[in-house]
Amino acid sequence: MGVLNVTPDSFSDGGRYDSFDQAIDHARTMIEDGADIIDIGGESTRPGAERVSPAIEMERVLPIVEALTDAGIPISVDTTRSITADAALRAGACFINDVSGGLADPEMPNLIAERGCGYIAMHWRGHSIDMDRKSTYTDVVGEVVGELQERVDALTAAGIKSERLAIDPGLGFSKQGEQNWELLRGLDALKSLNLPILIGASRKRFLGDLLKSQGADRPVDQREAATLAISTLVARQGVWAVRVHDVRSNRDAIDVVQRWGRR
Ligand code: PMM
Repeated sequence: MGVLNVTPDSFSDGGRYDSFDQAIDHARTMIEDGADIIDIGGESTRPGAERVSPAIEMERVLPIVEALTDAGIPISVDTTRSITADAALRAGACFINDVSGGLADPEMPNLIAERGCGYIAMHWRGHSIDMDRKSTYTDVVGEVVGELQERVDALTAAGIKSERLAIDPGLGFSKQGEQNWELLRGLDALKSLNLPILIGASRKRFLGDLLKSQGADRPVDQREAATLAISTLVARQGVWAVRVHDVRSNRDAIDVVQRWGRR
């Protein structure tokens, strides 16, 4: 899954794909580089980020969704709002990637059930403005798996078919450094939910922190090798998708993993 943030302030690619043409070109390049899905976001979820209005979110996202779906590109839209999700699905998106797993907007589960689209439910404890304060766990793996199971139960109770669901532990969302590593080590526990798993580690702060602790100060656009190590390891564990910024290098790495596993 290739990331296309059409925001001025996302931590990695904020401000780069502000113009319509730049965004379309970048999405096309990611598809040529081997992405299967493009994930478009119009609201930054970087820690501390302020929310934008639904009108601004839709104005940023919808024209791009339309243009890319017209070109036959599978689109997911990264939003926590049912109003944006509804418009994005009408514009041709086939997945909604909801970092709140349906918690931010009580209308979301019904909408997804009604429309029968794919839905990615991420583990979430609160909006970006104060999510870092909500990172107290006694057993991070057990609690994330338990809280995701509760979401899955609520989502299926609302009528979403489990074949349409994927889950995501939400690395960096109400998780501090070590907690992200514990979740990655604990992927088997997440597999017990029997749903496809998406991992979004690309260029995140916990990778920067690790590299810094080794004496290597790497700004966000220099965390590719670290990202590739994660993608390779989680692909080896059979996750469904990785959500990444640099598609070409991740695709190559995953092709190697897949070839390794094939006789
Ligand atoms: N991370 C970000 C945004 N959306 N969606 C899912 N499902 N999983 C993630 O880990 C995730 C996400 C933040 O990263 P970005 O600012 O680079 O988009």
